[in-house]
Amino acid sequence: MAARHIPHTMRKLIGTKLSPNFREATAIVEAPVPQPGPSEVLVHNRFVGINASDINFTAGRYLPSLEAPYDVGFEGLGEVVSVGADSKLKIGQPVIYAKFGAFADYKVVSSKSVIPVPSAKPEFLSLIVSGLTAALSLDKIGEIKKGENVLVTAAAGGTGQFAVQIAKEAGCHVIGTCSSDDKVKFLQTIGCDRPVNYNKESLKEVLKMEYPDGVDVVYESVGGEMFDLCVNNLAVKGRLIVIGFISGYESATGFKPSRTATLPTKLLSKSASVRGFFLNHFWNDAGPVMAKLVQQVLDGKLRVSIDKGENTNHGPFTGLDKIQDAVDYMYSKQNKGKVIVELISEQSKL
Ligand code: NAP
Ligand code: X1H
Repeated sequence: MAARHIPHTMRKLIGTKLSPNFREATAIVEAPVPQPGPSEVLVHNRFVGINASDINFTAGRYLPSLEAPYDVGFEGLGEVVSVGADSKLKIGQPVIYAKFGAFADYKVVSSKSVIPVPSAKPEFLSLIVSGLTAALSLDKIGEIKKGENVLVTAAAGGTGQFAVQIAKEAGCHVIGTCSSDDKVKFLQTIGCDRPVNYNKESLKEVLKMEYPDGVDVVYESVGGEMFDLCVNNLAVKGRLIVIGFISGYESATGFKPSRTATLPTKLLSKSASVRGFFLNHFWNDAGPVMAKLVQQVLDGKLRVSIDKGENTNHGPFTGLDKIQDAVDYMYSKQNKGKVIVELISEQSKL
């Protein structure tokens, strides 16, 4: 494999202050390309993934001690271009990783944290946070079983699309919420049994009329009124997985608790439970699950929608300069599947 030309400087997106307004909190700067230590590799990023929590990070919620300037971005896919003395990885190997500071042309990552993938396709990038979150939480927290019904909120989103397909694969009946008919069509293509466009149909009515005994498992990532509605419709012994509460992230306070005073009564009366899931607590369980997801993508059994914003004014999202647009795009609720930004290096522009 020919040695890659590595420039001395690169561009990266940094946080210049703490704010949930991602555009105001971030700016692009020139920086030296970092060098890998003995047990590290240097990755030339080809794609970076946008996550709802990018704005929790810039708001300072994620790391309490965070101070500006700080690096941003959770996940990347790229080629290994330089390896430390102790690393067994080969130059040219496509890898994915989840590490703070991914929104940069180049990123140093410890060798044990990068996961080799068969090719540099963005479908593989979507597995490291979005795919693993769905696979691990439905199994370990939701304990989904064949024949159960599973409600997925934000079902057409980056992680929702995986939750729908993984629950179907487990033999569950899947209800999925979304905000447009276009997304309803997408949900049908990935096997969702009962897509609900909540702007057209009342989810409350659908659940009351079509699922009178309640839902067994909820994959809940919206929060607020959606959370309350889901709790109220849990079946006996139902489980609600708190994946997130995106409806609160843009506000300065992050999250206003909903009417939780009645929660204990509701849970006890149904022997139901509400359990949280945070991916960072489950990396030890990720290895075999990731291997299975990669194989399912290769076999065409897991269909991954990648959204580069081609159909929006600011798209397609190519280059670090588009990351802020890509975050706004997600928060305008338009995305179908995983929002990603393709990074074009200065070299490949020549
Ligand atoms: P995403 O689902 O690709 O995009 C967000 C989607 O949320 C939107 O497209 C929109 O779809 C829906 N949404 C509903 N209400 C919204 C609101 N008020 N503002 C903005 N969007 C709203 O994003 P993602 O990155 O995959 O994250 C989805 C959720 O999973 C988030 O809550 C995130 O924090 C969580 N998450 C948790 C973990 C964990 O470890 N716990 C890991 C990854 C992600 P509709 O309009 O169609 O509803
Ligand atoms: C140590 O555990 C955590 C867990 C979550 C530390 C911080 C957070 C956090 O900032 C998050 C978060 C992280 C990932 C994700 O996918 C969703 C969320 S929601 C969230 C948060 C939002 C608002 C707050 O006021 C506090 C936390």
